[in-house]
Amino acid sequence: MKITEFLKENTLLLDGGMGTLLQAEGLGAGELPERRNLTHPQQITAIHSAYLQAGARVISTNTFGANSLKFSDSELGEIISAAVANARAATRAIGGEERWVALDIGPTGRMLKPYGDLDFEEAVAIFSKTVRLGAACGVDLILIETMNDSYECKAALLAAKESCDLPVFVSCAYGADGKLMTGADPAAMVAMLEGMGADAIGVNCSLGPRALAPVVEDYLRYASVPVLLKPNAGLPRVENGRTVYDLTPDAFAADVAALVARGVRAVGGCCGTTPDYIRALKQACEGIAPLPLTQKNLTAVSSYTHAVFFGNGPVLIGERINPTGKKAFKEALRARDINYILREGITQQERGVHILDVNVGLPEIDEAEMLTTAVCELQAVCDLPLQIDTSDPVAMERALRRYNGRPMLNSVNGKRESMEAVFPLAKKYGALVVALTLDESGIPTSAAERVEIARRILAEAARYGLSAKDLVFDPLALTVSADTNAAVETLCAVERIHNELGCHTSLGVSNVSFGLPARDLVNGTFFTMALAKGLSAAIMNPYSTEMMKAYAAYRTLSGQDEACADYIAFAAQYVAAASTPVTGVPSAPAEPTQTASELQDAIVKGLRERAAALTAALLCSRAPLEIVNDEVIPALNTVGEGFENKRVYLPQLLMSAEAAKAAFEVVRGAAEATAATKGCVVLATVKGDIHDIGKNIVRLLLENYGYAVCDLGRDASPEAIVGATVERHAPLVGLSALMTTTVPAMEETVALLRERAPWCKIMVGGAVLTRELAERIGAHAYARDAMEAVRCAEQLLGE
Ligand code: B1M
Repeated sequence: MKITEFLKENTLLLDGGMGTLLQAEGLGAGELPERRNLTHPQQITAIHSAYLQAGARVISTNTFGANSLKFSDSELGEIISAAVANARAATRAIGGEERWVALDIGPTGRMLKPYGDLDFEEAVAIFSKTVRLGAACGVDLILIETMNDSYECKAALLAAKESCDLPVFVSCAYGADGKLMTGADPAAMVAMLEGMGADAIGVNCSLGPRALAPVVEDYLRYASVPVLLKPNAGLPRVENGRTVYDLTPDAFAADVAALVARGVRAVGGCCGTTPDYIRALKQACEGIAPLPLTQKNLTAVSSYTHAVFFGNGPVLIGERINPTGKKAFKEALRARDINYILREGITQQERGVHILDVNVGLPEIDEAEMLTTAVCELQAVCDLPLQIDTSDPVAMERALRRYNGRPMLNSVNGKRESMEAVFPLAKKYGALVVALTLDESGIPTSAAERVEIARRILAEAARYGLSAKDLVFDPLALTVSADTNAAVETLCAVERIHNELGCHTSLGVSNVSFGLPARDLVNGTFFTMALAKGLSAAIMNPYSTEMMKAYAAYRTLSGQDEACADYIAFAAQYVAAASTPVTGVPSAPAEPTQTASELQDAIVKGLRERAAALTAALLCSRAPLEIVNDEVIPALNTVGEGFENKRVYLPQLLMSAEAAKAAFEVVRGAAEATAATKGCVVLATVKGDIHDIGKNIVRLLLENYGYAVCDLGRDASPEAIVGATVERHAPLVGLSALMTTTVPAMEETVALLRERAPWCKIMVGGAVLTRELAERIGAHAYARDAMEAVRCAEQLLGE
């Protein structure tokens, strides 16, 4: 029986931890567990057998880290083949009811661009290689697990889907805040993974079952496919040098079984769990009848952080990233001015849109390349879901591939050619598709004919495995000045599609008013009328006062705004500006000016090029160091604070750091180069620490004061630092550390320097250091900031 068939009616028992057991069997520190498939095959088979005897119906191969980043091609092939053989030996030996072997796949261990250095397609290729090898060895399913980044998770699922036709289960590791490391909440992951066709999805590792329960409940709320759960055996602690977990097998089983009763369909264990836990889990689940799987029929799109649902109130789709009728944008596209697009995106987000439409189609540019770039750059600085807007299937596919989440796709229409091109892409990449009610004969005048086209599109979509929840119909707003009945027919089509087909609708609202004066007024009223007919979303201009007024007032009047709170907040600006005439359409975001707060803003938003441009402009009026101290550092502090308070996630932190570095490079280029006349200073951020912005500022100042700086960069080992110091007989070493966890590395470096380079003086700095701490770890001096570092250098070197 296929495992997916089994899951339809039954609860599936998975296995438990592998690493815990291998450590008990003597797995050495630094030894790669996957090699044990070759060196200790019987040991691996014995572990699988123990899980099968405990009742597991699925065992996962010992291949969590088996990828081409860690192993050569030939060794990878041998490892995977041995891993599958070891698992099969165990299933063969046990006999009895059917058991399945899952090819276990974990993260690569590298971060994807733009946050790290691994390209998305490289990640896909790495996962594909592992999947192909596993599938060729005859595994029954693919289990992608412990994913903590939605983008890498997408790469893995895409690779699995492209490289085999086996069932694919996908499981993510959530933190105590209910988010992945890079910020995705459960709804975002469900939207993306289900859209792309994962057969079961869920949660593993990181915490015990109780702490994961809220995340699991979210999965059950949103997912139509079976939900899986493999928690840790509670929280780890070290006892007598050994890591132990705080849940007994029975306590673990009781907590997991409680979630099976809530609807979880596949359960096992992760770190700290053993066959005893799985045995206890089997017993605890025995009396629990599986809850039926229900189709949630949710229509959603997602970004790398969150999902946007249709049907919970009007969804606003910002229309401004579209060159139609915009001379400045056309010029920006020809000049490849990505900043223009980023500014439009961020400003629309600030105006309150929920999704950004991205259209960069111009005849004279390479649309596929530009659309992909725009999508990648936008999703690096903005966490709104994107609507990929193009009629070119090549551009569509390239952008869909690179999108981090469940995208919206604008658009398909009733023409056969369009449906044949778009539906396979929508299915493969899990997109929500905007379907225009036009066909080979054009746009019908009457609502009835448009509804008919919608019906036909729906039927055709079903042939590709897409259902009503995967489509949003756009019954097309036509110009009322050309046809008096245009708006009435469109509104009627909205209503009928909503009521008769049970589908969501979207309209490009602004089209209705072409050729009329005071268009905004007409647009706002049309929008309200359409919302009253059941419109779910609008592609609209968020700089339009009338549209935003219509939106705010409609939500309040239709009971979607608790205590009118949002309306009151929104209206405050109009009350305050009552004496100012309303212009209707505020201007697009401004070009960079020379104001300081804008630089901070650009850094906080992670806009690299803008930060560099603003810094260059500021240098006309302010000293380089002043810009660093008064703009760059405060901006980083703002982001750091947000990160600490869980308002900012790692991707945003990284993008801000990149923007700060871009600003810093401009400052550095402008700072006067002084000939190195003083002693040599070896400078480094200590091992394990990759924060180097502060250290780079220290370098800049030291160089400006005439020191020859030997910069060893970041994550520098004690040996490398000592080596460089001895080689140069450097009189001074400067060490930087930003994290509490890297202070021990600093201490180790100081000790080694004192032993091997006793002549040199050591100064330390970094946000985590204090004077007392510096003294305690044996440094000669502590510098609070870069200027103090120069003074320390002067003192220590007796100048
Ligand atoms: Co990270 N990070 N970060 N981070 N980051 C901090 C440091 C953190 C305080 C944020 C927070 O939680 N509030 C926190 C550390 C918590 C702690 O241990 N106390 C933190 C964390 C946890 C992490 C990660 C673990 C996040 C994760 O992956 N989950 C990860 C760590 C990876 C690693 O190192 N192994 C991480 C990653 C990153 C980025 C890569 C995204 C990026 C660094 C990019 C880069 O440096 N190239 C980054 C950033 C930018 C920050 C914050 C926001 C800003 C740091 C900074 O550049 N400040 C930071 C929060 C914050 O500090 N507000 C944070 C500006 C800089 C000019 O100040 O470095 O202090 P600073 O330098 C000053 C002085 O201290 C002094 O002079 C400088 C100029 O005045 N000084 C010296 C510095 N070195 C000196 C040496 C001297 C003398 C003076 O003599 C030799």
